[in-house]
Amino acid sequence: MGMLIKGQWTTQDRLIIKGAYVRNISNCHWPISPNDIIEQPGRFTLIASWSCPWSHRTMLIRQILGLSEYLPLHITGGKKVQGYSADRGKLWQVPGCSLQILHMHQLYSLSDPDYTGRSTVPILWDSQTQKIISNESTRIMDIFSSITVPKKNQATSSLQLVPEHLSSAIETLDAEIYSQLANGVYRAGFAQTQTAYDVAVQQVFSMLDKLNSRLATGRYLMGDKLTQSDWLLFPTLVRFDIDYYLHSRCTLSRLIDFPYLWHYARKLYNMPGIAKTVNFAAIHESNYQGANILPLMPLQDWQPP
Ligand SMILES: N[C@@H](CCC(=O)N[C@@H](CS)C(=O)NCC(=O)O)C(=O)O
Repeated sequence: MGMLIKGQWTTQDRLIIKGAYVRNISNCHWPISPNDIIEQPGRFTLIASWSCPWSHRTMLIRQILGLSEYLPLHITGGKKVQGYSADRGKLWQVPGCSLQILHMHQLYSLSDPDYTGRSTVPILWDSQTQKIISNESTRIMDIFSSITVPKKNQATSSLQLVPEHLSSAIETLDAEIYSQLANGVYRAGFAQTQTAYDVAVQQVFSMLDKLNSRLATGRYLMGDKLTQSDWLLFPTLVRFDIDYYLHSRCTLSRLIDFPYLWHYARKLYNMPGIAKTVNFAAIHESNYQGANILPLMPLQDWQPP
C-alpha cells in the first residue's frame, strides 16, 4: 500500500519477516492535556475509517464518554491511491489550515516534514499546533479515558472504563486480545507461509474459545462490570463473519457459531449509541474496492438477543 520515507511517499509495502506479517509501530506522539479536548471544543479532530477496527475502538470510546459534541469526527475512505484517501478522492480542507489534501499521508508530512512510517488511521489531529497528537488507537483511547467529563454529562462521567481494582486484569487481557485475536486475524490474512498462517489462525481460534468460555459465566469480560476490554474486543467481533472469516482465512468457524460470544456481541451492539459506530456495508465493501462484483454479505441478525 506504500508509506512515507523522510516525508516522501514511496511504494514500500507492509513488513513481512519469514513469511509472517509484522505490524509497524505507531510513531506520532505529541503531548496533550486531555481536558483541552472539552475545554477547547473543535480544536481536535478524530480521523477514522469505518472499516478499520483500530479506528472503531476510538470511535466507540468517543461515543461512550459523550465526547462527540467536543471532538469532531472525520471519516476517511474511498479508493486507496496513495494509502488512505483524505475524503473519498475529493480535496479535504485540513482543520485549522488553508491546505487542502487528497491523501492522508499529506497530513503526516504536514505534521512532520521528515516523517518516516506508514500513513495509518486513526489519527488525533490538533488544528492549533498542526500536529498529529497520536496515530495509536490505544493511546488515543487512554487520552479520552483520562478526560474529566463536565458536570452536565454526569451520567457518562460516572462511566469508568478502567476501574482501579481491575486495571491490571484489564491490561493483561487487552494485551492478549490484541496479540492473539485483534492483530492475529491480520497475521492470518497477510501470512505468506503455511506455518505463519497456521500459528496465527490457531491463536485466533483458541482465543475465541477462551473468551466464549469466559462469557459462559460472566455478563462481560470482567464479570458484571462493562470495561475497556469489552470495547477493545467488540470491533473484531463485529468484523469477524463479514471480513476475517473469508478475507483473513479464519475459516474454522464464524462468530455466530460461538453461542456466548455471539449473544454478548449482540448485547453490546444494541447498547445506546453503539450501532451508529458500525457501518457493515463499508466494512464489507472495503474488501472489494475496484472489483466488478460485490458479493452478498453473509446473513447475520444483530437484533437484541
Ligand atoms: N497501531 C495502530 C494500527 C492502525 C492501523 O494499522 N490502521 C490501518 C487501517 S485498519 C491502516 O491505517 N493501514 C494503512 C497502512 O498500514 O498503510 C493503531 O492501533 O492505531
